[in-house]
Amino acid sequence: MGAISRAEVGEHTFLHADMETMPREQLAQLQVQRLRATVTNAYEHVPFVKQRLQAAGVKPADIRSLADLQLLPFTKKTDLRDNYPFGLFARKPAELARLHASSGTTGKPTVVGYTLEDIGTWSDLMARSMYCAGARRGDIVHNAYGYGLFTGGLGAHYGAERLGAVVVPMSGGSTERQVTLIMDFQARVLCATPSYALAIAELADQQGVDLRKSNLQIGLFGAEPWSGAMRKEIEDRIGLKAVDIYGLSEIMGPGVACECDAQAGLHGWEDHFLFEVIDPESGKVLPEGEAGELVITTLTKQALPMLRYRTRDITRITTAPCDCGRTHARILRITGRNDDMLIIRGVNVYPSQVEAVLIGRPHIAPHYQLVVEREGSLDNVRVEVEALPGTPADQFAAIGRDVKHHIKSLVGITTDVKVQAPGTVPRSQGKAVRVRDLRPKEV
Ligand code: DLL
Repeated sequence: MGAISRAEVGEHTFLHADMETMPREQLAQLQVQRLRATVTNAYEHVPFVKQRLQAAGVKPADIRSLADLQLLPFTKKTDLRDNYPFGLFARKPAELARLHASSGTTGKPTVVGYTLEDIGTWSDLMARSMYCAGARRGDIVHNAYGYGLFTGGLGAHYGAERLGAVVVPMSGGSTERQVTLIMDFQARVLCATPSYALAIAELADQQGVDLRKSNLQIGLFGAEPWSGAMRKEIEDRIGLKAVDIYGLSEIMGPGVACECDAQAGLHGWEDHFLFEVIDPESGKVLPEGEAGELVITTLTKQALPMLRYRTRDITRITTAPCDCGRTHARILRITGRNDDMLIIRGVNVYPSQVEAVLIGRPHIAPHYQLVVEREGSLDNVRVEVEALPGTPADQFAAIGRDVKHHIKSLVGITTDVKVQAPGTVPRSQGKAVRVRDLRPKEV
């Protein structure tokens, strides 16, 4: 890859037309070749993987078709942690160009590494994703993803540069300045987590700045689950088209999948990754269209080849043709993570389901947290949500009852809803913390 081949197919344009519109049979051939090369790379350079594959009785030469993917054992986040920091790398530290890490809630961080070529591939795929979302050469891209160990900031930065756009490397934080510079530099593209985009919109309101009058037209939002209701709220308040972008550090960073014009799922870039959906309990691969845990295999990564990585993200996949002309499969909006899923008195609940109820309800601001506590042997969920500025405090209780009623009827769980004064729910500059689980830890 590398060379940019902008091409037009009907009214649609693509950054890497040859790859993005490749017939699926041809794509499958490329994938098998690349899969065998990836398994070989891991087998020869990562002793942990070699042992695993030997234990499973698999050799790289056994990979002859895509169906052979299922011979390979899964890789889990704990494998990365257990081999901290560099144990899963297929290149020596001195051969790398960069390290990133994600902290997670417990224990050691997950460390990921890239060769210079890996960084090039990532930049290409981020540029492809941005183009797919509507960004173009020469656009001013205001990048409010955090710079640093998090892959969001540098991932979007390198992608925007590769596209030929002009990056404003803002990172997260200094929200007042974000608003000023969006207006002054006339950014056309905003990159941020959806929750931070809303925090920027809120501050703009407080400053009396109407972001709908800014030059912003496209937002590339990801790094956390967000609902369709949240998309609409952001679009209404900022006046742009909000595009969903997905990725994870273990696989690369942002740019693993991205929405196109059709906004009917996120195209997963299948020339570089294989996508499967499995039943998280049994590990069985599910038929296309069924919801389960997304499993991803890298096809071109040098430093950190990943075989069947269990993402914990819950979604569905379709290979049905897309209106945009791209042939790559679509991952439907990620509804949540397995580990964020709350089981409340037997009902499975994702924070994004509660979010969809909260957003757009009268007098309620789109900032919330779910607090889970144990009372006796039962779990109790308290939804802490804010009233919109100007709402009289004596109406909070009634608003709370209305919200509680709608959560019960739409999500199926009984909650305590606490409506609080504006500004009381913590704002995040990166990924929002949606759940505070105060239940005693089981040992
Ligand atoms: O969040 C990479 C990224 C940065 C993606 C910027 C998009 C934009 P991690 O910090 O490793 O990497 O977190 C990865 O975030 O497994 C999902 O649970 C969640 N996630 C990422 N994108 C989305 C999305 C980055 N569009 C984890 N929708 C993933 C829902 C998402 N969840």
